[in-house]
Formats: sequence, C-alpha cells, structure tokens
Amino acid sequence: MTFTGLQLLDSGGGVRQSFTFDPPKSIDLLQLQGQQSTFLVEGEAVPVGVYDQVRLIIDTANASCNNLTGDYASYITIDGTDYPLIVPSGGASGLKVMGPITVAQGGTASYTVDFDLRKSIAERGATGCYNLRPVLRVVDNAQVGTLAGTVDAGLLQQAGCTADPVTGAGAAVYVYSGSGVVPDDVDGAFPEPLTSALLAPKDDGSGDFGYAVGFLLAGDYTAALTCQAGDDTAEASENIAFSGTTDVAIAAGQTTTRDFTLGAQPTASPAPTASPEPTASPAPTASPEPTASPEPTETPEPTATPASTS
Ligand SMILES: [Ca+2]
Ligand SMILES: [Ca+2]
Repeated sequence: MTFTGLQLLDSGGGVRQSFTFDPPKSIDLLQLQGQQSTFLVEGEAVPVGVYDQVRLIIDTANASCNNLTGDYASYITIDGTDYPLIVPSGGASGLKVMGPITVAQGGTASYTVDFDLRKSIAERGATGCYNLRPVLRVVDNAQVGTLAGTVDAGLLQQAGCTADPVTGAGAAVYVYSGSGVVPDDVDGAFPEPLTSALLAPKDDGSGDFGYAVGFLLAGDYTAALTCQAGDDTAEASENIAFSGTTDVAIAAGQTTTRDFTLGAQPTASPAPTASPEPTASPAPTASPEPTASPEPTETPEPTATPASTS
C-alpha cells in the first residue's frame, strides 16, 4: 500500500489537521504481523482535542482493473504476480478510520491503525484485480496488550486441515470481541473476528508454531485456532472448523499467553506478566511530550505518535 497523506477530522467531518507524505510512503502490510508496526506520522505537534476520524489517503496511481500493466502504487502479490489493489475513493476521501483520538494538552498521543487484511481484500469477480475494503480500527497504544502463544505442530496434521503443516500457511488464530463467542468465519455475519494472526514456525526445532496478536484493547476476547483459514474468503460463508476455543482477558501493556495444544483445551496461561509492583507511584511527572499525532500503519500496526517534539 502506498499512502500519500493522513488527515484528522473533527466531529463535524472537517479536516483539522492534514499531513502530506512527500514522497508517498509505501508499506508492505504483510510484513507487519503481530506486534510489528511502522510510523506514518511521528513526532508531530497537533492541536489539542478529540478527533473523530482518521483518513488515510491512498496513492491510486495506475489503480485500474483495465490497466493490468504492473507498476501499481498499491498492489497485492499472488504467486509472484502483482495485481492492482483498488481502494474505492481511497485517493479522494481516503480510507476512513473511526476514532476517537484524544490529544490532551501537554500530552502525547500514540495510536495504531490495524489492517485486518483477511477481511479487507476481495477479488473483483474474475478480473484479476482486487478491492481493498476498509476494515480498519484505530487503538490507543497506551491501552493495548498482546495475545501470543504456541500452536502444537500436530494440530496442523489433523484430518480436514488444509494448512501447510511445515510453514503454517493457511492456519490462523482468530480473535473475537467478548468472551464465550462461538467462532465463525469471515462472511459479513456475526460473529466476525476482530482480527487474526498468522502462524510462524518456531526456530527451536520443535516444528511448532508461534503466533502473536498485537494492539488489542484491554478487555475480554475469545480466541480460536483454525487450520482452514486459507479457505476463508471475505465474501462468502465457508464451513471453517475451529479448535481450542478459549476466552482470554487482555490487559494493557501486557502479553497474555494462550497455547494451542493437541487434544486439550488450550492452556491458558494466565499470565499477563505484569509485574507486581507495590509501590508504584504514578508519577505525574511524566514525560513531556506535547502533542500527538496519530499514526496509522498497517496491519498490526500502530500508529501515530504525536509527539511534537523534535
Ligand atoms: Ca468466509
Ligand atoms: Ca461470521
């Protein structure tokens, strides 16, 4: 994806702050998994206030289904071939991300825009080009935590599993808002995953996989593993099987672990590692950062920090 700018809008829909990227910023969203992110806007001062919406302005150069010539500003690569990614009105009004984003007087604001590509991309018929539908959320980086864990290799070797048992491609951990959710595929009907995480082979020789879901607002979620994620299209309902469905509470600033193991409920390791510090005084001293700016990034990525500082 190539971004040419970012705007902050007030409740009336007016643009209160606008950033133009010159040159435009090209970001490979697939490289930004788990807790990874990149900055769109960083270290900028913005007016104090509450912003209702962020708009990401997309470079739409060559973005036409009738112009399959390559060299697109925003594209998707499938089996080595680049196809244009069409973002309807992305160059004009931009991708809209609902806030709010709050910038306090004398404070710093740091926000991340999460792209869930699983829900965002749909092929336009059989035209060989793709629509990017704006399934985006923005979170306050001060209020988010991470869900992470291990997936037993054996779970990708079971009957019905269509994922690659070596690379983990085609498997994913889906995360739903709220506890006790019965997992369902992406089909436009409730329940829908809030986000999802790919699996990556662990480098410990075990053959097992690791996963991480970053930028989850503190709260209750349901997580489930599927080794049929590769069969889940955004446009249709498929009969996707899930295993190891588990409730999980995410705490800000902490990583909570859920491992998916063979034959058992996923172990829950409750541990948001947090350190028990007794004392803790909330220091009012705080860092001096003045203002904030939101940064959007892709996929799991977060966004902006508004520090106005240099
Ligand atoms: Ca589906
Ligand atoms: Ca659904």
